[in-house]
Amino acid sequence: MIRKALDVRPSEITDKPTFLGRREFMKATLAMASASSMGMLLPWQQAQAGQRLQAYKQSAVPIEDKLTPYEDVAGYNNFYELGTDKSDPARNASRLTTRPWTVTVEGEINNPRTYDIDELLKLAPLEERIYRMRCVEGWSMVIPWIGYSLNALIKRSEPTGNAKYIEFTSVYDPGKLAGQRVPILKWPYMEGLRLDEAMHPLALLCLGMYGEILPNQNGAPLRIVVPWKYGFKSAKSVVKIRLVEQQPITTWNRAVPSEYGFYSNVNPNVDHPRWSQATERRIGDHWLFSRKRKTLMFNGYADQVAQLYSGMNLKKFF
Ligand SMILES: Nc1nc2c(c(=O)[nH]1)N[C@H]1C(S)=C(S)[C@@H](COP(=O)(O)O)O[C@H]1N2
Ligand SMILES: [Mo]
Repeated sequence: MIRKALDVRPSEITDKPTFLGRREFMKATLAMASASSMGMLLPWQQAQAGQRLQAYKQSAVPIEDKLTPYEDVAGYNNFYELGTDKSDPARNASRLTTRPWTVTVEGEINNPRTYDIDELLKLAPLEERIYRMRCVEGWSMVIPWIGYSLNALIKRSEPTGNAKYIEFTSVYDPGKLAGQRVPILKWPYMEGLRLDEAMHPLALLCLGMYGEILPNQNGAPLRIVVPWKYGFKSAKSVVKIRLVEQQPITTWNRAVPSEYGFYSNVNPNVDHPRWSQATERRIGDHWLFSRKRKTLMFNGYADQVAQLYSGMNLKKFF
């Protein structure tokens, strides 16, 4: 988002690293198709080293859109801790150590605890959630995430009456994560939601994608996914979750408050100060179709989430 131009260059589209050989990809696609016709998805074998996840339930909210190819989801990323180019996170993925890993849940709750990542993998049944994702820069993807509603962890933590917001803190390890040695952002990366947003069943505590544990570049071992908001609200590699009374300070809002609001709901009617948000480019589409798709209110999830914002001025609270 630091980069000024709407950065869709053919080189970025054609030079993506390929994670799957063509034969592996076809095999995986076929396995996926037959599994879904049985009403469930089996873990998808990837050529890339990546642990498979236990069988999981399929998404309750199916969508029509085609899945974005795995190599795009794992090869075209924003994860500034691992570099600012879209290909940096995949290239530098091994810099992130994801085991052992704990997540501390604290603040305005009656049950503060530090959870091991293996506990969190078993806290609730894993589900596949196929979500549209929209980056504030103007590109989008359709990703089969795996996880469970964030509200499962929040409920277990027993919020007090004072808890009004939730704050997420991403990993901080400047010794290994070269991006954190550069003051492009204030580290660690912080994000936040209003508590009722975080309690919405669509808000996902995400542990995997495409039938496997998350690749590091996508926010392993645990990230948040909020599909009706711009991508930067979905903090990666989370180590701390805090329930708080006041609206938390968040990384992009602090960096450029005029451009990145606290809410950052996907909204085609509220432009970014430097570009329109009315349309988007679906990654995987040919670059000639650049920004051909209409962006949908709340990224297409208005039926589910619009009531969270009834009566709110969405231009003011952008
Ligand atoms: N910790 C952290 N989380 C982050 C980011 C980041 O740089 N650091 N980038 C955000 C942005 S701008 C987007 S669009 C999504 C991209 O997630 P993906 O690469 O899994 O699609 O992650 C978000 N979460
Ligand atoms: Mo983004």
